[in-house]
Amino acid sequence: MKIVWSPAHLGHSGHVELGAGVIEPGFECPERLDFVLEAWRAAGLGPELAPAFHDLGVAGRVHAPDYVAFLGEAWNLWTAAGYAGPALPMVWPTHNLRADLRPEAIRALLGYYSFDGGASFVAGTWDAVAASYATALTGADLVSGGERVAFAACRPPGHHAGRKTAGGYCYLNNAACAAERLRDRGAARVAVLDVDFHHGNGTQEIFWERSDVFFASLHGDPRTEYPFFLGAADEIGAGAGEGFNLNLPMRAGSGFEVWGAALDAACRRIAEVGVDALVVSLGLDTFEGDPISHFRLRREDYPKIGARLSALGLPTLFVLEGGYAVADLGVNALGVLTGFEGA
Ligand code: OKP
Ligand code: ZN
Repeated sequence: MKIVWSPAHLGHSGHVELGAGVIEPGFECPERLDFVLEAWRAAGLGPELAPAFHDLGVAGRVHAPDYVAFLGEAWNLWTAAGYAGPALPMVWPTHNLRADLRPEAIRALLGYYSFDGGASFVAGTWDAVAASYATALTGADLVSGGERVAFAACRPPGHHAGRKTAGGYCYLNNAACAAERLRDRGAARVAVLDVDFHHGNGTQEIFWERSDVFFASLHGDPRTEYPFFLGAADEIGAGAGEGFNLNLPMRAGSGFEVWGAALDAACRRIAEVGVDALVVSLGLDTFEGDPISHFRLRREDYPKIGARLSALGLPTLFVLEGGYAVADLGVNALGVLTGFEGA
């Protein structure tokens, strides 16, 4: 198996997020990838590749083109306006406010193009985001080029990023872009299976009305867990996409007995739907030691996840999403990958 990663992720550091009563350092930190790479090397699973160059064409179809352009200029607009420190949104056009009017001030644009205060910008954010996107597309090209499986070690993650909104540590939706790329390169239908603790609200939104990309997500019940405002079981897609969205929310405290049964249900549905390739939004924040999440998976559960996914028999791209028990992240990620390879 090949891993794709880029050192450009290192520039996305020193960013902050709105916490409960505080502005705090991002849980989504550069050290996360250090632990992934350390575990990768220890497992001796295969070669490390840098991402190939990819233009923003796929991003411009998955996301609104004006949103992609904004991500590229946000930091410059922020510093040109004389602000220092991480660029955080502060006003959002929700409910009865005018979301149809694009404002001019950078302070307002940050809210126009986001849904929460969890995706701030620092000087290196855009280069990291662009490299993370290229990492996902490079991984997709390995799989469409005939590799059984590949691992796109993306940072920052992507699954919360919607058509024109950043949030939850996410800017461009790497997994959605990879699925789109797999479609471009000949897959008639692709499944995106999101096993991160948090609902993949961005991926759901992007493919909501599409039947060529089936989306399934296993996650903490949004009545009590982030992102709160999407991810209920009755969300099944609309229009041509009706029946091509599957949410399996589970209560906080769920362990592998419950979670593994949901994984099996999602896998059976993927087999029923019939797809040519699989993209796994691989969050490891289902781990019992995760500081911001509330499932109770253990280290020994991760290889079982890989084995179950492997049994689908599909060309598979793993795309890294969350996981904040930093020192355990690499071992748990490699658990999934070695479980997949060994199956
Ligand atoms: C991103 B991904 C801590 C609260 C955390 C944001 C969670 C984003 C998760 N201050 N809120 O799905 O792992
Ligand atoms: Zn998560």
